[in-house]
Amino acid sequence: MSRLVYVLNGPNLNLLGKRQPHIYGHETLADVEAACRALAAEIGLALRFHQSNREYEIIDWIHEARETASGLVINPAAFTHTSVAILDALNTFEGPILEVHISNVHKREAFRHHSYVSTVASGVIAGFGTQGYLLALQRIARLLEEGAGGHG
Ligand code: CA2
Repeated sequence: MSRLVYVLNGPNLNLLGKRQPHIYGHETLADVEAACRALAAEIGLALRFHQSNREYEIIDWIHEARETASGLVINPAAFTHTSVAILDALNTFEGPILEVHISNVHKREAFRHHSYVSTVASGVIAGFGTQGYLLALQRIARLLEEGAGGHG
């Protein structure tokens, strides 16, 4: 089984560390990517790390991941709450999917409380700041070692 994991980021996360630090912290997305790469190297995962403001691009990466990757970490950002298309794409992915939110979405506006993605995710991390990405990678590594397939 491959040790390749995709880390996908949705709209506006390119602004991480540049706006609204009281909600999302001071780290940039480049910092998050560097931290993910350092951890991945340590725990023996290969990584593809992407961000897009376009729904179709995220869907295309999920399709690509279907062919090559064993696990997926996704922060769909606002698409979390709106996108049946991303949910449908994720439903075609056979390995573990972990959903990450930097902020605690449950402490925020009611429209952030519902996630389409959670219905297919093996687990959800919210409110742990950017550390959530690292926790998700550690969990994926464990799930791959346990031979987890499917969405369970
Ligand atoms: O907490 C999260 O990670 C979110 O997925 C972030 C999304 C939001 O729509 C979700 O409800 C929760 C927003 C991402 C926007 O990222 C920015 C980062 C810095 C400055 C402005 C936006």
